[in-house]
Amino acid sequence: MAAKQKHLQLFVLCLLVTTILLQSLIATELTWDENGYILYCPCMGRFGNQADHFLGSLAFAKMLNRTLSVPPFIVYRHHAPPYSNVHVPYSEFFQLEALSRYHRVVSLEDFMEHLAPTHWPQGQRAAYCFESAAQRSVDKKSCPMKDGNPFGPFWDHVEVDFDRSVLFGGLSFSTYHQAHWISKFPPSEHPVLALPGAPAQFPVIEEHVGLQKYVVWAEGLVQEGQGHIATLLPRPYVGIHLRIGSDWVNACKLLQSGDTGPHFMASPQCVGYNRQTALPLTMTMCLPDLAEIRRALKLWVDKTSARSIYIATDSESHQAELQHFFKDKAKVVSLKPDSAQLDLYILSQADHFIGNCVSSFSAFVKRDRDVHGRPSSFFGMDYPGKSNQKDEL
Ligand code: GFB
Repeated sequence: MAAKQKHLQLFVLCLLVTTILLQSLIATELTWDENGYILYCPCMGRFGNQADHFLGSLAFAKMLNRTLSVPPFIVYRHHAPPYSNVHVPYSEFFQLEALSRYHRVVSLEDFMEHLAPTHWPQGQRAAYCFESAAQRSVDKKSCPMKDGNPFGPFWDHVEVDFDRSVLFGGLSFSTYHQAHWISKFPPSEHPVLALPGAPAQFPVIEEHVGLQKYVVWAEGLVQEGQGHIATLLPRPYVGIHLRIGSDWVNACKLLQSGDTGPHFMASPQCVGYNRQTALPLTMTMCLPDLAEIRRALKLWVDKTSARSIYIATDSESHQAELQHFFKDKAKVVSLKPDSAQLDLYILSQADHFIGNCVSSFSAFVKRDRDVHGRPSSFFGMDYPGKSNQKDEL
């Protein structure tokens, strides 16, 4: 009996210690960082663009040794309820804690709830922007933080109004200007650098591509994705991303006009980051037709002995045509899920992935797969990083 009581006491003690440790951990995470913060709006493009910008912003925060306040993703739900922008916390898609292995982060939501009331209160909120950006404002001295969509709704979502503007010029977000940033904006005088857009380039620069390894899928998405894979997709399966909708058709037209230069949107991922040595970007790579989709799929279905094919698409899936083409050889599946992240996850887990080189949506999948050593190719480029030759069918 006495031994039982001792065990119980020990158990209660352990529970108490764990609770105190957990509480102190949460408290430590949310103590004010004297090194300052970076806040920004992921106001350019949709998910793939925002993800590219996120990697660069993470690197920028580390370069300045400031905590990155991780913004929610902006999802444009104008075709379906609620017919407006939705701000999805980072942790709904990915594990926030996994980022801390690289650098200090806090979600923008936590920053606003726990730190802003004391350390960045209303009345003391400065916006920071390039002088050129301020030129767009009426007085030419104010940062256009909340002008238009998605800027206004984003800052309204976290209930932020800006009280004044601090303009800068002659700076870039690259490491070349690291010392300039630090001397111009010491955290003691400028604790919170709130920026109208991401402090990063698009597409993500080569140096920051590897930061993808800190972007780890949230458990909920993993479970949902694995559930679909287990029930619908016998392995091996090939995943393809069809970026063929009307906005993309228009974007690819720019390629035909020849005005794009050696790089076009996410294309450095397959043509190479060096502009001088970039491989040619073809129309087939930007906008593969059904013949190219069939060709590339047949190649990789044969090579991997795939038993199924997963199609993620922004418009048509061509599921029926492809099923007819592959007959009983491979099952063709397309979920067209409400959440683009579910498509991304299923593509990331495929035994082979064929992406669109120009799309940052595909680029997210390619980076995620590279982290885990999973093979990828692109429409119009079967062996990225090697040559643009096509295999014989
Ligand atoms: O991700 P994203 O920046 O890639 O934007 P790009 C494309 C968006 O279209 C995705 C939807 O975020 C999704 O919402 N989408 C595209 C898809 N492909 C799929 C898919 O296979 N499945 C699902 N579920 N959704 C840029 C845009 O797109 O293209 C710019 O960010 C601009 O705003 C430019 O429109 C032309 O780099 O492909």
